[in-house]
Amino acid sequence: MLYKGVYTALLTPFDENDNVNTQELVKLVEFNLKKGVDGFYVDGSTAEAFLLSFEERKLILKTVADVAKGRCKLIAHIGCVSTKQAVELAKYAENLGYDAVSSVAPFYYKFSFDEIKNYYFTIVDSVNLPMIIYNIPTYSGVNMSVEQIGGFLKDERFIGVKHTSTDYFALRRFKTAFPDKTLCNGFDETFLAGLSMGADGAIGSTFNFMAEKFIKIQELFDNNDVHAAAKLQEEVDIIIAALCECGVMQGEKAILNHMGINMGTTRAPFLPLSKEAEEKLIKTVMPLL
Ligand code: MN9
Repeated sequence: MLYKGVYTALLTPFDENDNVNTQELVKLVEFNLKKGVDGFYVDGSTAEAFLLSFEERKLILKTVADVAKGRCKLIAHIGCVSTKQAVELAKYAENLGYDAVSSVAPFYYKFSFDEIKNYYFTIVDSVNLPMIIYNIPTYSGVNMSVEQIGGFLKDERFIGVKHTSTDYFALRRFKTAFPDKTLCNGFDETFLAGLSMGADGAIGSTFNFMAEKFIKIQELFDNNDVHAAAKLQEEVDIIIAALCECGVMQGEKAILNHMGINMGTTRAPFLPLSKEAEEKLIKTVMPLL
């Protein structure tokens, strides 16, 4: 399997002027590499991709490549509403030496499936990098059927799916139909469910600060110690429940700030955490890390 394992969907640190803080981004990458993550998913939802300018997305792609290339696998999320822009980002990632690109389906305008197909094929025709389909229907509003996604996977350039959905039946059907493709679980709170239904690993946001727990869950699962894996998933889910209560990315940044990596806050329209919410989160989460 090409991408087995745990991939951190990197958050974006912002400085006090709301600019991308590349110095802290490097720190975050090193912090995760030390924990043994298999790679990074760069410029995804967790990175606040759709709140970033095009130039900022490029800057992040470059900063991560400069520090991590050759040390782990690098996946560039190049998804945009516009095919032209997605192609430009994909070419940029290719020049930087990324291992793969990934893209959400073009959204907002309710494109037809023919238009979505044309978007993906234009990208893979433009670069010499494999594509991982980013399936996140609740955020994108684009619902592709198992057959439609399977249609992409028949082409060798489409090497897998990042499945951010709780439709585990779909995951199983992908794996059964395409055993050699990479299936990445998307929701960290159901990582073990994903593994049991055919996922090869995961791409997740909470890995930014607790990757070691997911590496352990996968190790336990691979060693057939499902009960111990479930126990650890239960622990992790107490943390994720606390994050969901205050806002996942806001909370993740607060935790990392507390750990000494200066992430700043999330970008507007996200609102900053209130002092009370932050205190409550830190009090719940820190003893469990
Ligand atoms: O990258 C992330 N998905 C989104 C995957 O941010 C939409 C997940 O890691 C979630 O943040 C996490 C909490 O729901 O599972």
